[in-house]
Amino acid sequence: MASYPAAPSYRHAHPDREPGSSIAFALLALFLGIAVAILAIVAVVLVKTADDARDEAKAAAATTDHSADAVPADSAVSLPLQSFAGKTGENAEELAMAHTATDAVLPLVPAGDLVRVQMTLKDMVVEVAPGVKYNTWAFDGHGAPGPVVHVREGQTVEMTLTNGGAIPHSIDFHAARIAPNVAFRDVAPGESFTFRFVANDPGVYMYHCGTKPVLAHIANGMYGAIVVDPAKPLPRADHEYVLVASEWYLTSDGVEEPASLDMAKARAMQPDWTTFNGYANQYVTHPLTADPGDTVRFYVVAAGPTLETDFHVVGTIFDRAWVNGDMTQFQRGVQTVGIPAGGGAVFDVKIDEPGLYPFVSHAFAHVDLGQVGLLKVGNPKGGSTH
Ligand SMILES: [Cu+2]
Repeated sequence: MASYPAAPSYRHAHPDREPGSSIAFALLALFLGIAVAILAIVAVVLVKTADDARDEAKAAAATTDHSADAVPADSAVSLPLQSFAGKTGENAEELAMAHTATDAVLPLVPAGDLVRVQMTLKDMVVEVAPGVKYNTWAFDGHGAPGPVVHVREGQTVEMTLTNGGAIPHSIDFHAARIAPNVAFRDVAPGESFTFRFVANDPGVYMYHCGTKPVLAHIANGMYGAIVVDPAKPLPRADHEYVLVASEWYLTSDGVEEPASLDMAKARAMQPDWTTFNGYANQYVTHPLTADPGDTVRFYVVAAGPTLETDFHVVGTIFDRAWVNGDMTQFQRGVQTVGIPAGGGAVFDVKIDEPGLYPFVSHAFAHVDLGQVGLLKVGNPKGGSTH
């Protein structure tokens, strides 16, 4: 039979003290007093040390990271964060129709062994949704994303970056095998920098500013796509479109005055808008087009800065999907392909029946935030379903 110890006796705590107990009590009190004093001194020293370390860290950041003052230093932000999702100018439909959609057509490959690419970075206000203005760090003549670079395997890319912005920037090409500390170095405002790489790896790649904090530079619009055709051509396509997916994190609705980057939302991955080629729903109002029976090729880059894009075309199935931009092989008959932030993929669809075929990120919060467009095949009647 199990037995349990009896409840402890607390008789020793009763005040019927034995001789000498008052001396012991006084000594204990003295000891406790000294211990408290020592702990207080230790606490003061620790707080001072932490303050010094923080000051040193701030000083170091100020000297090594020129963009430190471009984003809030304080990351202690309470959730939830205020969302401006879906908040547009008043006459949103009119504004959307009046917006000139970014040309998604893949440009031709320049002739010759050497392809010179020149980009000038510029701080500019762009619209990211109807009537929603945003202070970007972007590309002169393009906004965000930057221009599509299209080369063929084996060509040399000579990239010249001119910094027309207010703080240092850089450019990181995922298609390059090159020492980043040399080629992707910071370029000071007003200066230019040129580097070369050989495009030996076919695929569709992201390029972006790689200056710290990279999250802020990409979120502010410093990204684009480079397509490297394989030396052995892909099967023929009738239309080739480039889509760069990205998120926007806004400090305000951007309607009265341009919004800027809300770094807390960017860190929390809570975008206000997500887009293809920088503007919410622009290919819903201005669809991409094809004729029935055409093969349409999509080159898709997920620029992030953080979220992936799950590419899907409603009403059809990918006849070919070069997943992860691996141009050595394709998958057949797949429905949705996840494109990681900083990744790319290529898709062929051949649609015989006229209609409006939405292309989306099938992570549907993104559709709600603007990452949706239409492929208009032939001259269909009626509206879209998504
Ligand atoms: Cu930058």
